[in-house]
Amino acid sequence: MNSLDPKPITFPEGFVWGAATAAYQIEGATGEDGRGPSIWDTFSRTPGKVYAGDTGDMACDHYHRYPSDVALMAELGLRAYRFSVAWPRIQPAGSGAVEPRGLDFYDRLVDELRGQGIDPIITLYHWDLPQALEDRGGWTARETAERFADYAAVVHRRLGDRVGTWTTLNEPWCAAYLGYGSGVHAPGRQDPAAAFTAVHHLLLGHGLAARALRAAGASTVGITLNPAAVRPVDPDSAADQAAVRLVDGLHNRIFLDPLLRGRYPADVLEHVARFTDLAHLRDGDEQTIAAPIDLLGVNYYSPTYVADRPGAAGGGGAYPGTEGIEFPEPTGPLTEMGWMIEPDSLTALLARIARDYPGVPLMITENGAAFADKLAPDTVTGDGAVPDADRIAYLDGHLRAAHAAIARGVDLRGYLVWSLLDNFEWAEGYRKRFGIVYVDYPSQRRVLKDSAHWYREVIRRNGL
Ligand code: PNW
Repeated sequence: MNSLDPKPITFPEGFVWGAATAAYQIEGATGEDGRGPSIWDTFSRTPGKVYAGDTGDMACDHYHRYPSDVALMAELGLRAYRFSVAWPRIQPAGSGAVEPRGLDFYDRLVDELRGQGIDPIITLYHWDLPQALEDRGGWTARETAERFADYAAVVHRRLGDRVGTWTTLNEPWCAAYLGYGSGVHAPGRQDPAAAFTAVHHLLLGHGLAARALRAAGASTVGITLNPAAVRPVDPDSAADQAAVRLVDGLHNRIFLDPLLRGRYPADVLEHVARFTDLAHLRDGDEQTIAAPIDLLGVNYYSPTYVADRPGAAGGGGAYPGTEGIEFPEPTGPLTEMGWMIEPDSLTALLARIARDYPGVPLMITENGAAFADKLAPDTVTGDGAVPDADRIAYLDGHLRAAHAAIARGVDLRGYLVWSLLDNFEWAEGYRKRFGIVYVDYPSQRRVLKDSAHWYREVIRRNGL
């Protein structure tokens, strides 16, 4: 910790400090209280899809342990907690019948949070699509967007009197391209046309849900993206800059332009038209997608470098049509995910969004890192400890980068660390630990890592 930049920095008054999680990654209890199956249940039970055959069946058992988990949040001094609602708990078949026991759970969670003075920030969709909707085409079907808006209204009707901040989707880039393009996430399809169609229906679902939430009186409505900080291997190469433009189009502008400028970019549509006839785009959709938002969530972990290299394989199903572009192997300091650690890219990314899409407040809704944490043997107190200086350094560097963006005029409202708890890291199963709190899965014991103690002090001081 001594190696950290000692320069003290303070965040603006009212800056929101918190942590984030997602339903399928922490809740467990997948068969309880009428919850229906989701695409992640199906996917994780398909051999070869998730590391070691891990599933979310137990996860952190948060469904039963939420009172002590909220107590932990209070102990850390969190002001906000971002969690997702599991659609298949609310509508087990994806549409129609509502399961009251599912709503009851989030009702209790929200009351517990508010009782501790912690602001709930709801994500309505963090990837656990009801399997029944996938069976009818999932996000490649326009109907899914409409059902999503129905579901959003159902959840708001129950919790809207106590929850102010509502975000629709988490990282539609992952849901569309990893789910339907590369197939490394559920539902595991590998079809570029499906991926691009899913992008549109996710955005449409966002717009319809945003409209419904607004009509129901939600005060803050937003969406969370994982915009890529795309950088050229050689900044002086025009060809590398052209590669940046394409990848930026497929990852960032395809979402940000319709959301915040009301139109898909022409160059991106032209690219997409190589794979689909664009029949899924209907008159009025862009207007729906551009429903005004009050908050843009930014999830950031690592930069994306690209270079123009004739013959290079490109980004595969996650970036359809990028043959001739190389995504080089990450270099320098890496996290356990193999992701580069480059805080400057966060400053640049936030500044770019604020410049090109002015007027919408930003919040870092996820930032954090997986490292090879080890629970140190129990001390006399029996508590144990988890030294994670590497995570502290990562968080410190990225908080300084966020602060630098604020100093450059970016309207950044808060920072939510990913994640509160070690959890089910999607295709990586439980082997990658992102938590500031260690979870000993066999016993379900929680142990604050050093980074959790450190974060509590950061929050207390409103700075570093
Ligand atoms: C995000 N990628 O996922 C999610 O919002 C979290 O649920 C997740 O646990 C966290 O980041 C850490 O991975 C991503 O391959 C998963 O580019 C994969 C990618 C990006 C984000």
